[in-house]
Amino acid sequence: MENCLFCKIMNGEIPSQKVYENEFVYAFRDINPQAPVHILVIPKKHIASLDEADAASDRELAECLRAIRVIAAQENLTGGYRVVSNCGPDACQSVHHLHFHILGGRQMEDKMA
Ligand code: IU
Repeated sequence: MENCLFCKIMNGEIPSQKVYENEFVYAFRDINPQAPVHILVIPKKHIASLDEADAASDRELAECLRAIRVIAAQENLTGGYRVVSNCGPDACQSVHHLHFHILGGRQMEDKMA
């Protein structure tokens, strides 16, 4: 999608630190990491958020979730990791291309907010 930052990152128009890619998914390091490992996993197909992921996006969703497990192993996150997807204004979603944050490499707080 034109003017979508993450579409541009995925297409290579904007540089990123890629950690994983396949036919459906692209993953790169977050520019403002909140943990020692902070990776964003996005579907190559432009989907604005989880709210916009209908049945036609089932394959993309499944591939993102599968990629998360592969990346966690690749990053050696043997102690565990957190997966977050902010959806909409109440969740402070700032980039409107569906993405899953993988956060790891430190002990997370025992609360979500
Ligand atoms: P959010 O869930 O929409 O708030 O997450 C957007 C993330 O995208 C956030 O963690 C930013 O640091 C990250 N990001 C990035 O990695 N590269 C960029 O050029 C921009 C944002 I703008």
